[in-house]
Amino acid sequence: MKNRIVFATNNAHKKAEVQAVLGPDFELVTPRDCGVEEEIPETQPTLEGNASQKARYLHDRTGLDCFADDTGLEVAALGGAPGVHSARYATDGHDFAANNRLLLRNLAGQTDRRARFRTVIALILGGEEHRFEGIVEGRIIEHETGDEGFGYDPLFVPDGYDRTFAQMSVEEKNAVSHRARAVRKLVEFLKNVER
Ligand code: ITT
Repeated sequence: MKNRIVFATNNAHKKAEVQAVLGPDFELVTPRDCGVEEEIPETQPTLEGNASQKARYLHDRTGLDCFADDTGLEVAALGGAPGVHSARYATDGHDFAANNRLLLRNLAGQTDRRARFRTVIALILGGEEHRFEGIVEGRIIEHETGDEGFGYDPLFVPDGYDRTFAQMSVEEKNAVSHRARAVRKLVEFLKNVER
């Protein structure tokens, strides 16, 4: 039988990436599937705090085991920005194109292009919280390249590659990505835990 688990996200790209890592043994349930239509609050000053807030919010609303992911792009030359503000870097909403334009503007003339994605997953299982982290190092290129993925993917080239995440299939991105690394830790944990 499949393990059903609630993933506290409204981002369809994230859901597809995570489902691909989890494989057929797990079935992801979205907030909407549980009747939660409103936006889940993420008002904390850290990725850890936001992941925890999103997972707890959904657990409180549904009583179900659930997990949430909060992710930030941390750019060395910008002192770790946009970091926890990655979704609302340029505007109040999730305007990926505006965020990418602002990032390129803020890095104009900068030779240090090092950056990393960091994902923190918070899992609420039987009322207890557990956290998992995944990081991928890479660099920000000068122009958006590729149509796959979402967010900053067209600007991010992971170390060891010469293509952006937006030029990769979900499977290729998952081989090295921040999110997939965190999810694999989550899966290991779930496999070992007595349910
Ligand atoms: P949920 O909170 O509903 O899960 P979100 O899109 O708000 O979805 P985050 O707060 O975790 O997700 O992510 C903040 C932003 O970081 C997101 O809007 C993207 O711009 C960017 N981001 C996150 N993961 C990314 C990835 O794998 N590739 C590129 N950009 C990503």
